[in-house]
Amino acid sequence: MSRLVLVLGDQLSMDLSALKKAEKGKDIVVIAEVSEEAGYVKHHPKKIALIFAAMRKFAKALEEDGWEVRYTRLDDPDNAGSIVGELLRRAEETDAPGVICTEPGEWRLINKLRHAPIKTHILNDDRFIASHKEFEDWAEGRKALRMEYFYREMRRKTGLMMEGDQPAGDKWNFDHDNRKPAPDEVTHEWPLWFEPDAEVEEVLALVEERFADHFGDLRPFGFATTREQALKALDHFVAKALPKFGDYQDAMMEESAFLYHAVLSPYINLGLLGPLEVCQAVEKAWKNGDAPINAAEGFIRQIIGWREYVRGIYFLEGPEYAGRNGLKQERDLPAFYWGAETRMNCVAHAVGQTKEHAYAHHIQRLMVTGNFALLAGVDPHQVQEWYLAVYADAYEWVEAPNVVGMSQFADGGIIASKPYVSSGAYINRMSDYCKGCHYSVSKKTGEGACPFNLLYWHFLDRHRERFEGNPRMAQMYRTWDRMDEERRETVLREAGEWLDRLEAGETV
Ligand code: FAD
Ligand code: DLZ
Ligand code: SF4
Repeated sequence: MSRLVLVLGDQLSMDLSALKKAEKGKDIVVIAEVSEEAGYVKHHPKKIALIFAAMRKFAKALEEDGWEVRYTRLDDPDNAGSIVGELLRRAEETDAPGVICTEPGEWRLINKLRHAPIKTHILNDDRFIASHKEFEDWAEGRKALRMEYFYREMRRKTGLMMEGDQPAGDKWNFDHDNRKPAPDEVTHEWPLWFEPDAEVEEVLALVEERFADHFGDLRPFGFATTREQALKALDHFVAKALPKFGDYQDAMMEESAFLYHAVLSPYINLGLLGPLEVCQAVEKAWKNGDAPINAAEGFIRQIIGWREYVRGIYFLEGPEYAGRNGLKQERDLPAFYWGAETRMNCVAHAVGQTKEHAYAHHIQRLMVTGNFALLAGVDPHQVQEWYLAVYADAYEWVEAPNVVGMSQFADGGIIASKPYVSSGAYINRMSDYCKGCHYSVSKKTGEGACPFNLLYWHFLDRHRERFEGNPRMAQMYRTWDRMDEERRETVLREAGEWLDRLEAGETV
């Protein structure tokens, strides 16, 4: 009897374990656009359009490859509205006795499938470099789970940029060379976008109609929606941006939302590109002398290091991880995260380009929107839901550890050894935002002082008990303690007043 083979919206890979296990010509692939997945957070319209368009094209590619596919469109009148509902409907239709699927990237959906009233066989997702077992073995017995050591294991495992058992260039990490501030201009057109074809247009019309109340601009839409297009985007990145990727990895610019970043995470996370093939393309460019070692190593570390590591943490820590609030921060997420006006130019820009592109690069996510939320004491769960909704590459397995762990220090310090907080000085050094800001980055107190300058000390002061024993934060507390008492009182009072204005809904 035919079985059902579930392929989820972020499992669009021909080498998916469920497809490898199934029998072409006999088993039936189920792909479904459902309101439950489109609505568990209010995803950015560009993200929904990307996923639906890529799902429709992947279904077509499977059919061309000889698979029988039952595809459900969102507006199909028989649509059951959920993944499990669709499996049950298709099982009834085809008399299938059970389902094969690849493990979803969220506990929410894993648990639904585990408890579905149909026999469901969940296979490992082997599109990653490390299996759950390998990560667990690595983590076993370690006092601290630091990414850097895990990354070295992944370098050894993949052989990427290795010379025998030694790292190429005799160093595991070239980050020291990767901290240049924003350049005067970005000289290339970036990134590679694709004109919507008739199929994409159809999806855009659907998303426009159904998700008009979600935050974000749907048009212009230029994401790749097939593997062929995603491969072109990869080639384009390697040829045009990779050489400077390392140098400007941490820089931020008003005029360039993307700088030299790859803008490949939406495609890798959907399954259109494999993480290893992306790294191999980068390694090849370095071997051919087309990219410097700091760029190639820095990029490969993001993928086989950070990407694999955060996934490992998400599954190791379990379903409760995303809900943690280790610092007990409770403030509501300010309205300017959803596009309301703010006078903070850095935040306005990071949110503005998020609205426009469903994209912000790592440092904008970490040191602008993330930094602000942490300093201002925002409830990490609300922060986490915002990130999950607004970025085209956001799925809980990768988003939650980055937000709850790395950015908000809400996991109690599993991922980060100290909170990623900074005053305005860091943002000023790495960006051109401050010169166009209502606030003055050089002012520490008084009228027009940069809120990051005030909130930085407010954060350290209110979490003193938690952090003063942390050797990596000792210098910060020494600096605070050296200030005279009157100055400290002024900083805390002004920070408190600024937060009161924020709370009262004033434009800050
Ligand atoms: P590049 O800067 O060009 O990096 C290359 C690749 O490395 C990326 O495509 C991505 O696959 C990988 N990568 C880099 N850093 C990370 C990381 N920390 N974790 C996982 N992969 C990484 N990434 C997501 O894919 N989805 C998310 O939902 C997500 N949420 C984030 C939230 C916060 C608060 C922070 C600080 C980071 C988050 N990241 C997330 C990581 C990172 O910001 C994005 O992967 C990156 O911005 C994607 O853009 P890019 O392809 O241009 O990346
Ligand atoms: C994110 C998403 C959206 C918006 N819509 C769908 C959908 O309609 N059908 C589907 O199969 N998957 C969708 N996804 C991706 C899933 O939410 C994703 O597979 C899980 O969150 C696990 O990562
Ligand atoms: Fe952001 Fe402060 Fe700079 Fe304004 S002055 S852009 S608020 S860091």
